Amino acid sequence: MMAITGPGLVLFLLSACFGAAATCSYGEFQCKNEKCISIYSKCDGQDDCGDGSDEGLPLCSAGNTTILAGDTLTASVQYKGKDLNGVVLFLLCGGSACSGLFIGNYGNNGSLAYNAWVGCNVEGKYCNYTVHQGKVYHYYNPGQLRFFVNRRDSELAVWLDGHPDVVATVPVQEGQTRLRVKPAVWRADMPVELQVADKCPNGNFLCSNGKCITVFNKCDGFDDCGDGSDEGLPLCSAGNTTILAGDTLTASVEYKGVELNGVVLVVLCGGSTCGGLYLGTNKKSGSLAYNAWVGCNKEGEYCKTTVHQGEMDQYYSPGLLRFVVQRRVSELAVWLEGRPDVTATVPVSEGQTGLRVKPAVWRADMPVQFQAAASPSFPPLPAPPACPPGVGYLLLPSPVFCDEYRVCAAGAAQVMRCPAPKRFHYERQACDWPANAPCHR
Ligand SMILES: [Ca+2]
Ligand SMILES: [Ca+2]
Repeated sequence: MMAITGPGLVLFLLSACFGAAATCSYGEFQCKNEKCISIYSKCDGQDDCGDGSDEGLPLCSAGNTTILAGDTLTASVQYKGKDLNGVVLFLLCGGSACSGLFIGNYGNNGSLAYNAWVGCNVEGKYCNYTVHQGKVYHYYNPGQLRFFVNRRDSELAVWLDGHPDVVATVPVQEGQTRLRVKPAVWRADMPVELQVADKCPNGNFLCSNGKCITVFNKCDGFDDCGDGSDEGLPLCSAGNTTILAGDTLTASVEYKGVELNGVVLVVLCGGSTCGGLYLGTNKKSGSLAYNAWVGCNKEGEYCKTTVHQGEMDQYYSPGLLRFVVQRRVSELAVWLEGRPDVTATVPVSEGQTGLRVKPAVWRADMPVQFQAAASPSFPPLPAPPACPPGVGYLLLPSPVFCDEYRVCAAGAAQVMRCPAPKRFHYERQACDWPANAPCHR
């Protein structure tokens, strides 16, 4: 056999491997069945060849890993330039839907331009709608690029190393934890190396500006990052609703355990101040233990006064917790469903009607669902005492609220309430200060 060396070898190999490719034009991909399709149809999640040869692994494989809420990774990308790959696509998938960030550079100052899409298929194509439409794309220069990828509770954030001032974000949902980093147009492999970012030690939150803060300062209503990236919606969003005096509802909490959430915090706000109940359990009794605070900020932090300091030495087990939340006239009461005998309470004032149920330490989402308590799971309230016949005028205590009373006049009853914080004093037949008035509940 004749030895083939030098340029002859190269030509031989090229014709052996790519000889048939000459039938497709530039910008096209040749299928196994020799059909030519646009390069844009390669690795887009749809079988354009008809034989599936433009889709699937290993053809379309690229850097992929799992990223959980609070995690930060670096993605080192061997970027091959415009003609080969176009822009870099960051894709976060869960179930059948993905959110995608199409990232290029903008101008020549290294800043990012991006499009953010949601409702995409597994390859980041055929998305439902645009969340952010960036400025005109330019392209990175070929070479190694290093990105930071930060999975927040409800968004994915990506920025180029050295440019934390320009962060690309796309909303994501809770189950979306599978990250892929790949070329937006698949002309060549684009090796990607994903690594856990060592920027912040464990128990820290990475701000958008690269600063590390303790996770206890995340979503506490105070800008610890200096750029606000540890605060505000959607980062710190959680179950919230309105609850008026007399309302009872149940809050179903998907509790993820101490490592992720710490204790459950119930906050009732109005105007600029809030009351907060930090709910945990007590090892000895196995029952609800709590701290009650007033004069807190809107996140239920930096409170002014402790009302009740419980023996909270244990956290809930991960799983679904169901709390009953009752807004009384001058207090908020919370108990675990089925345990109305152990009730946590905090005094509230009239205008406080904004209820939030959230993790006390915000490491991960804690989904909460509210439902009006149509069929109360706690014992029925005792019937109000009837106005005794033959008595001209009498004030009777409420069986439920310390500050409520009934005025009996000529046999008919009318419900009245004492001005906060007074309570009804039966013996005195008047409203009085809580220290003087025993509660007749
Ligand atoms: Ca395709
Ligand atoms: Ca903060």
